[in-house]
Amino acid sequence: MLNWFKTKTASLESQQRNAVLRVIGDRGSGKTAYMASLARWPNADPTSPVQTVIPVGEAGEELISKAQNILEQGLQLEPTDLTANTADINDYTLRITLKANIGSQLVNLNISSKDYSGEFFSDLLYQAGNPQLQEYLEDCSLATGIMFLADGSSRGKDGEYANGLDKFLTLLDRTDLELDKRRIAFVLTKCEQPELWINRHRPGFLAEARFPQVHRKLQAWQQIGSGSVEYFTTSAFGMLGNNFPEPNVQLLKRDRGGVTAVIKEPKRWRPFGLVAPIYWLCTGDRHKELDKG
Ligand SMILES: Nc1nc2c(ncn2[C@@H]2O[C@H](COP(=O)(O)OP(=O)(O)OP(=O)(O)O)[C@@H](O)[C@H]2O)c(=O)[nH]1
Ligand SMILES: [Mg+2]
Repeated sequence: MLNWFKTKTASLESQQRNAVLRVIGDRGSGKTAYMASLARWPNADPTSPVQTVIPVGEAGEELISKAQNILEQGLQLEPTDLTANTADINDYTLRITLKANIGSQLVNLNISSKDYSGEFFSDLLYQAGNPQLQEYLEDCSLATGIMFLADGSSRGKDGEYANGLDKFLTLLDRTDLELDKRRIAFVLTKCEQPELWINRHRPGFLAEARFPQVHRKLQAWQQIGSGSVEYFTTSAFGMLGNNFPEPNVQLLKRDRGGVTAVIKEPKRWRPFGLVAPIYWLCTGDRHKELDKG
């Protein structure tokens, strides 16, 4: 009986994947929109491998209300405040459940994730001695997975991002995690933009073509055995229509830093590519179906 119980619990536990993530990236790279869209999970595609996304606790609820009261009203999110200390930054917890298929059980991805202000990223470049920044870095170095978001249309910032990343990785590598390896997902956001959309199924190619210096840094970091890197494409806003899809986006501005935009038709809002990087960060495996969007 006891043996049966042990096996049963083990097999249930094996379907629970937990990860502590940190989402980093420049101002306006789409970090908050990514998290809020994930929590809201609007107009779910019935054929998606994702069954549900459930926010846990107060911070999670707050994400949903951001999605409903801001994004879904066709409005823009506020830039995230640079809060005084890491303890004050919202720690969002989400439970993502993937459907059970023939031969596979239900999988729960439990993630907790902090959404930093993009200011953090420029401080890395220009204020390395800042104590608050040190605190952020220590916090990031405890995470199992780092999600590094970049607006796919901000290719002009490749050099800046590569320099920031260089500093980030050096500081990260100072902390030995009791993990085999750290994982970094480099996620290109806003990939409903036509020039990105056409190559959305070739994330590695897009990352290298648009951010060659960042790509080189990440590959080198992986090669020296510090951890593993994978590339992803996503859009928090998504497309409209199936046969001749167009971005579900009303562009407000486009410059070297990327695009500023709101959702064009909130009733038909369906993001893509949000869960694929999380699945990889949690398991170390790419999920073919999730990769399709
Ligand atoms: N086209 C498009 N625009 C997006 C997408 N996600 C976010 N945006 C827009 O990009 C801008 C910045 O989005 P945020 O989510 O606030 O960016 P952030 O990384 O949290 O920025 P900070 O909090 O300032 O660090 C806003 O104008 C968003 O509406 C997307 O998937 N597609
Ligand atoms: Mg933000």
